[in-house]
Amino acid sequence: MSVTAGGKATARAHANIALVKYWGKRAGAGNVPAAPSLSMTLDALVTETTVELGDGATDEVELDGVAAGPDAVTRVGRVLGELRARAGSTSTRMACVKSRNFFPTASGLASSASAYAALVTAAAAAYGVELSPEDASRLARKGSASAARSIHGGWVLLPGGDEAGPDPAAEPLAPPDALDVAMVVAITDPGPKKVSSRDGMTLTAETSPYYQPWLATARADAAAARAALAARELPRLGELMEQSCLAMHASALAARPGVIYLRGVTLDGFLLVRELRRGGRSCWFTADAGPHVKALCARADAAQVAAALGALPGVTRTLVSAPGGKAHLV
Ligand code: 2P0
Repeated sequence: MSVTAGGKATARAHANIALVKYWGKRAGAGNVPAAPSLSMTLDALVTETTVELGDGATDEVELDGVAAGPDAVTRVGRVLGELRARAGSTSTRMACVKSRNFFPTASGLASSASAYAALVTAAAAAYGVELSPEDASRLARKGSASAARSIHGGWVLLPGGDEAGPDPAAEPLAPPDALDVAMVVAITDPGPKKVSSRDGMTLTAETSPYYQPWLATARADAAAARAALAARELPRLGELMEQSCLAMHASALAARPGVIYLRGVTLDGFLLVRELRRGGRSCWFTADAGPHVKALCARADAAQVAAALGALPGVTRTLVSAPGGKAHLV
Protein backbone atom coordinates (compact mmCIF):
# COMPACT_ATOMS: atom_id res chain seq x y z
CA MET A 1 0.00 0.00 0.00
CA SER A 2 1.36 3.39 -0.88
CA VAL A 3 -1.23 5.93 0.18
CA THR A 4 0.65 8.93 1.48
CA ALA A 5 -0.52 11.94 3.43
CA GLY A 6 0.14 14.00 0.31
CA GLY A 7 -2.58 12.16 -1.63
CA LYS A 8 -0.51 10.07 -3.98
CA ALA A 9 -1.08 6.42 -4.89
CA THR A 10 -0.06 3.95 -7.59
CA ALA A 11 -2.08 0.95 -8.76
CA ARG A 12 -1.80 -1.84 -11.30
CA ALA A 13 -4.58 -3.58 -13.19
CA HIS A 14 -4.69 -6.22 -15.91
CA ALA A 15 -6.53 -6.20 -19.22
CA ASN A 16 -9.23 -8.81 -19.77
CA ILE A 17 -10.74 -10.66 -22.71
CA ALA A 18 -14.46 -11.36 -22.78
CA LEU A 19 -15.28 -14.98 -23.61
CA VAL A 20 -18.95 -14.05 -23.71
CA LYS A 21 -19.04 -10.50 -25.01
CA TYR A 22 -21.31 -7.59 -24.51
CA TRP A 23 -22.00 -5.25 -27.43
CA GLY A 24 -24.31 -2.29 -26.95
CA LYS A 25 -25.31 -0.21 -23.94
CA ARG A 26 -28.56 -0.20 -22.04
CA ALA A 27 -30.62 2.96 -22.60
CA GLY A 28 -30.11 5.69 -20.02
CA ALA A 29 -27.19 6.97 -18.02
CA GLY A 30 -24.42 5.06 -16.25
CA ASN A 31 -22.68 3.23 -19.11
CA VAL A 32 -24.43 -0.07 -18.40
CA PRO A 33 -24.03 -2.88 -20.98
CA ALA A 34 -27.19 -4.14 -22.67
CA ALA A 35 -26.11 -7.76 -22.10
CA PRO A 36 -24.00 -9.66 -19.56
CA SER A 37 -20.38 -10.58 -20.32
CA LEU A 38 -17.93 -13.11 -18.90
CA SER A 39 -14.17 -12.56 -19.03
CA MET A 40 -10.73 -13.85 -18.18
CA THR A 41 -8.29 -11.35 -16.68
CA LEU A 42 -4.88 -11.45 -18.42
CA ASP A 43 -1.71 -11.69 -16.38
CA ALA A 44 0.57 -10.46 -19.20
CA LEU A 45 -1.11 -7.12 -19.97
CA VAL A 46 -0.74 -4.55 -17.21
CA THR A 47 -1.47 -0.84 -16.81
CA GLU A 48 0.21 1.06 -13.98
CA THR A 49 -1.32 4.37 -12.96
CA THR A 50 -0.17 6.98 -10.47
CA VAL A 51 -2.58 9.63 -9.19
CA GLU A 52 -1.19 12.60 -7.29
CA LEU A 53 -3.34 15.40 -5.93
CA GLY A 54 -2.07 18.87 -6.70
CA ASP A 55 -2.99 22.51 -6.74
CA GLY A 56 -3.66 22.80 -10.48
CA ALA A 57 -6.85 24.40 -11.77
CA THR A 58 -7.74 21.28 -13.80
CA ASP A 59 -6.96 17.56 -13.85
CA GLU A 60 -3.94 16.58 -15.93
CA VAL A 61 -3.67 13.21 -17.67
CA GLU A 62 -0.57 11.68 -19.22
CA LEU A 63 -0.73 8.37 -21.11
CA ASP A 64 2.55 6.61 -21.86
CA GLY A 65 4.42 9.89 -21.37
CA VAL A 66 2.19 11.97 -23.67
CA ALA A 67 -0.50 14.48 -22.60
CA ALA A 68 -3.92 12.89 -23.23
CA GLY A 69 -6.42 14.45 -25.65
CA PRO A 70 -9.57 16.29 -24.48
CA ASP A 71 -11.86 13.24 -24.78
CA ALA A 72 -9.69 11.12 -22.48
CA VAL A 73 -9.31 14.02 -20.02
CA THR A 74 -13.11 14.44 -19.89
CA ARG A 75 -13.70 10.71 -19.32
CA VAL A 76 -10.99 10.48 -16.63
CA GLY A 77 -12.29 13.71 -15.06
CA ARG A 78 -15.75 12.16 -14.70
CA VAL A 79 -14.31 9.31 -12.63
CA LEU A 80 -12.18 11.68 -10.55
CA GLY A 81 -15.19 13.97 -10.04
CA GLU A 82 -17.19 11.10 -8.51
CA LEU A 83 -14.36 10.41 -6.08
CA ARG A 84 -14.09 14.10 -5.16
CA ALA A 85 -17.82 14.13 -4.47
CA ARG A 86 -17.42 11.11 -2.19
CA ALA A 87 -14.39 12.60 -0.46
CA GLY A 88 -16.55 15.65 0.33
CA SER A 89 -14.82 18.54 2.01
CA THR A 90 -11.68 16.46 2.67
CA SER A 91 -10.50 16.96 -0.88
CA THR A 92 -11.55 19.09 -3.75
CA ARG A 93 -8.05 19.12 -5.20
CA MET A 94 -7.41 18.35 -8.85
CA ALA A 95 -5.30 15.35 -9.78
CA CYS A 96 -2.31 14.61 -11.94
CA VAL A 97 -2.73 11.15 -13.53
CA LYS A 98 0.17 9.31 -15.14
CA SER A 99 -0.64 5.99 -16.76
CA ARG A 100 1.69 3.55 -18.43
CA ASN A 101 0.86 0.36 -20.30
CA PHE A 102 3.20 -2.55 -19.78
CA PHE A 103 1.92 -4.21 -22.91
CA PRO A 104 4.27 -5.68 -25.50
CA THR A 105 5.47 -2.82 -27.70
CA ALA A 106 2.95 -1.70 -30.31
CA SER A 107 0.66 -4.59 -29.51
CA GLY A 108 -2.32 -2.55 -30.69
CA LEU A 109 -4.48 -4.01 -27.94
CA ALA A 110 -7.19 -1.97 -26.29
CA SER A 111 -6.18 -0.82 -22.84
CA SER A 112 -9.26 0.99 -21.52
CA ALA A 113 -10.22 -1.95 -19.27
CA SER A 114 -6.92 -2.07 -17.39
CA ALA A 115 -6.58 1.73 -17.57
CA TYR A 116 -9.85 2.59 -15.81
CA ALA A 117 -9.48 -0.24 -13.29
CA ALA A 118 -6.02 1.06 -12.35
CA LEU A 119 -7.27 4.66 -12.33
CA VAL A 120 -10.14 3.95 -9.93
CA THR A 121 -7.91 1.93 -7.61
CA ALA A 122 -5.16 4.57 -7.47
CA ALA A 123 -7.46 7.60 -7.38
CA ALA A 124 -9.64 6.23 -4.57
CA ALA A 125 -6.52 5.77 -2.46
CA ALA A 126 -5.16 9.23 -3.38
CA TYR A 127 -8.45 10.86 -2.34
CA GLY A 128 -8.69 8.70 0.77
CA VAL A 129 -12.01 7.16 -0.32
CA GLU A 130 -12.62 3.56 0.82
CA LEU A 131 -14.21 1.59 -2.00
CA SER A 132 -15.37 -2.00 -1.75
CA PRO A 133 -14.44 -4.10 -4.82
CA GLU A 134 -18.10 -3.77 -5.89
CA ASP A 135 -17.99 0.02 -5.66
CA ALA A 136 -14.63 0.13 -7.46
CA SER A 137 -16.10 -2.02 -10.24
CA ARG A 138 -19.17 0.25 -10.54
CA LEU A 139 -17.00 3.33 -10.83
CA ALA A 140 -14.61 1.69 -13.32
CA ARG A 141 -17.66 0.75 -15.42
CA LYS A 142 -18.56 4.42 -15.75
CA GLY A 143 -15.15 5.04 -17.32
CA SER A 144 -15.30 2.02 -19.63
CA ALA A 145 -17.72 -0.86 -19.21
CA SER A 146 -15.13 -3.62 -19.71
CA ALA A 147 -13.01 -2.00 -16.94
CA ALA A 148 -15.59 -3.14 -14.38
CA ARG A 149 -14.31 -6.68 -15.03
CA SER A 150 -10.61 -5.76 -14.62
CA ILE A 151 -11.11 -4.86 -10.94
CA HIS A 152 -11.19 -8.61 -10.32
CA GLY A 153 -8.75 -11.37 -11.17
CA GLY A 154 -9.53 -14.71 -12.76
CA TRP A 155 -12.98 -15.32 -14.25
CA VAL A 156 -15.47 -12.48 -13.98
CA LEU A 157 -19.12 -11.79 -14.83
CA LEU A 158 -20.43 -8.29 -15.56
CA PRO A 159 -24.25 -8.24 -15.46
CA GLY A 160 -26.04 -6.27 -18.17
CA GLY A 161 -29.48 -5.56 -19.53
CA ASP A 162 -32.71 -4.88 -17.65
CA GLU A 163 -32.07 -7.61 -15.06
CA ALA A 164 -28.74 -6.04 -14.01
CA GLY A 165 -30.12 -3.49 -11.56
CA PRO A 166 -29.51 0.25 -11.69
CA ASP A 167 -25.75 0.29 -11.07
CA PRO A 168 -24.21 -3.15 -11.71
CA ALA A 169 -20.81 -4.30 -10.48
CA ALA A 170 -18.75 -7.15 -11.90
CA GLU A 171 -18.65 -10.33 -9.85
CA PRO A 172 -15.62 -12.64 -9.54
CA LEU A 173 -16.75 -16.17 -10.45
CA ALA A 174 -13.59 -18.21 -10.03
CA PRO A 175 -9.90 -17.65 -9.18
CA PRO A 176 -7.20 -17.48 -11.90
CA ASP A 177 -6.21 -21.13 -11.42
CA ALA A 178 -9.76 -22.46 -11.81
CA LEU A 179 -8.80 -23.70 -15.28
CA ASP A 180 -5.34 -24.71 -16.48
CA VAL A 181 -5.39 -22.46 -19.53
CA ALA A 182 -3.64 -19.63 -21.33
CA MET A 183 -4.82 -16.98 -23.78
CA VAL A 184 -2.77 -16.70 -26.95
CA VAL A 185 -3.00 -13.26 -28.56
CA ALA A 186 -2.00 -13.09 -32.22
CA ILE A 187 -1.37 -9.46 -33.09
CA THR A 188 -2.06 -8.22 -36.60
CA ASP A 189 -1.15 -4.82 -37.97
CA PRO A 190 -3.77 -3.27 -40.22
CA GLY A 191 -3.22 0.33 -39.05
CA PRO A 192 -5.34 2.42 -36.70
CA LYS A 193 -8.90 1.38 -35.87
CA LYS A 194 -11.47 3.39 -37.85
CA VAL A 195 -14.52 2.89 -35.63
CA SER A 196 -14.23 2.94 -31.81
CA SER A 197 -16.04 0.26 -29.78
CA ARG A 198 -18.35 2.92 -28.43
CA ASP A 199 -19.34 4.22 -31.87
CA GLY A 200 -19.49 0.70 -33.33
CA MET A 201 -21.88 -0.57 -30.69
CA THR A 202 -24.08 2.52 -30.87
CA LEU A 203 -24.44 2.14 -34.63
CA THR A 204 -25.15 -1.59 -34.25
CA ALA A 205 -27.83 -0.97 -31.61
CA GLU A 206 -29.48 1.72 -33.70
CA THR A 207 -29.41 0.10 -37.13
CA SER A 208 -28.63 -3.64 -37.13
CA PRO A 209 -31.61 -5.96 -37.74
CA TYR A 210 -29.64 -8.58 -35.81
CA TYR A 211 -29.15 -6.50 -32.67
CA GLN A 212 -32.18 -7.79 -30.72
CA PRO A 213 -31.45 -11.45 -31.61
CA TRP A 214 -27.86 -10.79 -30.53
CA LEU A 215 -29.01 -9.58 -27.11
CA ALA A 216 -31.13 -12.70 -26.63
CA THR A 217 -28.24 -15.03 -27.53
CA ALA A 218 -25.79 -13.07 -25.37
CA ARG A 219 -27.97 -13.60 -22.29
CA ALA A 220 -28.29 -17.32 -22.94
CA ASP A 221 -24.56 -17.67 -23.72
CA ALA A 222 -23.57 -15.90 -20.49
CA ALA A 223 -25.73 -18.24 -18.40
CA ALA A 224 -24.37 -21.31 -20.21
CA ALA A 225 -20.75 -20.09 -19.89
CA ARG A 226 -21.22 -19.49 -16.19
CA ALA A 227 -22.44 -23.07 -15.78
CA ALA A 228 -19.56 -24.42 -17.92
CA LEU A 229 -17.04 -22.51 -15.81
CA ALA A 230 -18.59 -23.75 -12.58
CA ALA A 231 -18.27 -27.32 -13.92
CA ARG A 232 -14.71 -26.56 -15.15
CA GLU A 233 -15.75 -27.70 -18.64
CA LEU A 234 -13.18 -26.05 -20.89
CA PRO A 235 -14.47 -27.45 -24.22
CA ARG A 236 -17.99 -26.16 -23.51
CA LEU A 237 -16.64 -22.77 -22.44
CA GLY A 238 -14.49 -22.62 -25.58
CA GLU A 239 -17.43 -23.41 -27.87
CA LEU A 240 -19.51 -20.70 -26.21
CA MET A 241 -16.64 -18.26 -26.65
CA GLU A 242 -16.54 -18.87 -30.41
CA GLN A 243 -20.33 -18.59 -30.70
CA SER A 244 -20.41 -15.33 -28.75
CA CYS A 245 -17.66 -13.82 -30.89
CA LEU A 246 -19.29 -14.76 -34.18
CA ALA A 247 -22.74 -13.59 -33.02
CA MET A 248 -21.34 -10.23 -31.85
CA HIS A 249 -19.55 -9.64 -35.12
CA ALA A 250 -22.60 -10.80 -37.10
CA SER A 251 -24.73 -8.16 -35.39
CA ALA A 252 -22.06 -5.50 -36.04
CA LEU A 253 -21.58 -6.55 -39.67
CA ALA A 254 -25.32 -6.16 -40.26
CA ALA A 255 -25.37 -2.54 -39.01
CA ARG A 256 -26.08 0.10 -41.65
CA PRO A 257 -23.38 0.79 -42.69
CA GLY A 258 -21.77 -2.46 -41.52
CA VAL A 259 -19.19 -2.26 -38.73
CA ILE A 260 -16.24 -4.36 -39.90
CA TYR A 261 -13.48 -5.16 -37.39
CA LEU A 262 -12.57 -8.58 -38.81
CA ARG A 263 -9.89 -8.75 -41.50
CA GLY A 264 -8.78 -11.55 -43.77
CA VAL A 265 -6.07 -12.52 -41.32
CA THR A 266 -8.64 -12.69 -38.49
CA LEU A 267 -10.77 -15.18 -40.40
CA ASP A 268 -7.68 -17.18 -41.41
CA GLY A 269 -6.80 -17.29 -37.71
CA PHE A 270 -10.28 -18.54 -36.77
CA LEU A 271 -10.06 -21.33 -39.36
CA LEU A 272 -6.56 -22.26 -38.24
CA VAL A 273 -7.69 -22.55 -34.61
CA ARG A 274 -10.45 -24.93 -35.71
CA GLU A 275 -7.97 -26.94 -37.76
CA LEU A 276 -5.65 -27.18 -34.74
CA ARG A 277 -8.62 -28.38 -32.71
CA ARG A 278 -9.40 -31.09 -35.25
CA GLY A 279 -5.73 -32.09 -34.88
CA GLY A 280 -6.22 -32.63 -31.14
CA ARG A 281 -5.23 -29.26 -29.61
CA SER A 282 -7.59 -27.74 -27.04
CA CYS A 283 -8.04 -24.22 -28.45
CA TRP A 284 -10.93 -21.88 -29.28
CA PHE A 285 -10.91 -18.45 -30.96
CA THR A 286 -12.32 -15.02 -30.32
CA ALA A 287 -11.77 -11.45 -31.57
CA ASP A 288 -12.86 -8.13 -30.10
CA ALA A 289 -13.48 -4.77 -31.76
CA GLY A 290 -10.33 -5.20 -33.82
CA PRO A 291 -8.56 -7.68 -36.08
CA HIS A 292 -6.37 -9.51 -33.54
CA VAL A 293 -7.07 -13.20 -32.95
CA LYS A 294 -7.22 -14.51 -29.40
CA ALA A 295 -7.21 -18.22 -28.63
CA LEU A 296 -8.18 -19.75 -25.30
CA CYS A 297 -6.04 -22.88 -24.96
CA ALA A 298 -5.29 -25.66 -22.54
CA ARG A 299 -2.01 -24.46 -21.04
CA ALA A 300 -0.18 -27.52 -22.41
CA ASP A 301 -1.21 -26.59 -25.97
CA ALA A 302 -0.54 -22.83 -25.80
CA ALA A 303 3.02 -22.86 -27.18
CA GLN A 304 2.03 -24.88 -30.27
CA VAL A 305 -1.06 -22.75 -30.88
CA ALA A 306 1.04 -19.57 -30.57
CA ALA A 307 3.63 -20.95 -33.00
CA ALA A 308 0.94 -21.89 -35.54
CA LEU A 309 -0.83 -18.52 -35.32
CA GLY A 310 2.52 -16.72 -35.40
CA ALA A 311 3.33 -18.36 -38.74
CA LEU A 312 0.12 -17.04 -40.33
CA PRO A 313 0.78 -14.31 -42.94
CA GLY A 314 -0.39 -10.99 -41.46
CA VAL A 315 0.31 -11.93 -37.83
CA THR A 316 3.15 -9.74 -36.62
CA ARG A 317 3.69 -11.35 -33.20
CA THR A 318 2.05 -13.48 -30.57
CA LEU A 319 1.95 -13.39 -26.81
CA VAL A 320 0.76 -15.97 -24.33
CA SER A 321 -0.93 -14.95 -21.10
CA ALA A 322 -1.98 -16.91 -18.05
CA PRO A 323 -5.11 -15.83 -16.16
CA GLY A 324 -4.25 -12.76 -14.08
CA GLY A 325 -4.99 -11.26 -10.68
CA LYS A 326 -7.08 -8.35 -9.43
CA ALA A 327 -6.36 -4.60 -9.56
CA HIS A 328 -4.20 -3.57 -6.61
CA LEU A 329 -2.18 -0.77 -5.04
CA VAL A 330 1.58 -1.06 -5.35
C1 2P0 B 1 -16.32 -6.90 -24.38
N1 2P0 B 1 -15.85 -5.08 -25.97
O1 2P0 B 1 -17.24 -7.49 -23.76
C2 2P0 B 1 -16.66 -6.21 -25.67
C3 2P0 B 1 -16.48 -7.13 -26.84
C4 2P0 B 1 -15.25 -5.15 -27.26
C5 2P0 B 1 -15.81 -6.33 -27.91
O2 2P0 B 1 -16.12 -4.12 -24.01
O3 2P0 B 1 -17.51 2.42 -24.49
O4 2P0 B 1 -14.20 -0.68 -23.62
O5 2P0 B 1 -15.38 2.25 -23.15
O6 2P0 B 1 -17.56 1.44 -22.21
O7 2P0 B 1 -16.30 -1.58 -22.58
C6 2P0 B 1 -15.17 -2.75 -25.59
O8 2P0 B 1 -15.92 -1.73 -25.10
O9 2P0 B 1 -16.48 0.29 -24.17
C7 2P0 B 1 -15.73 -4.02 -25.14
P1 2P0 B 1 -16.74 1.67 -23.46
P2 2P0 B 1 -15.66 -0.93 -23.74
O10 2P0 B 1 -15.14 -6.94 -23.98
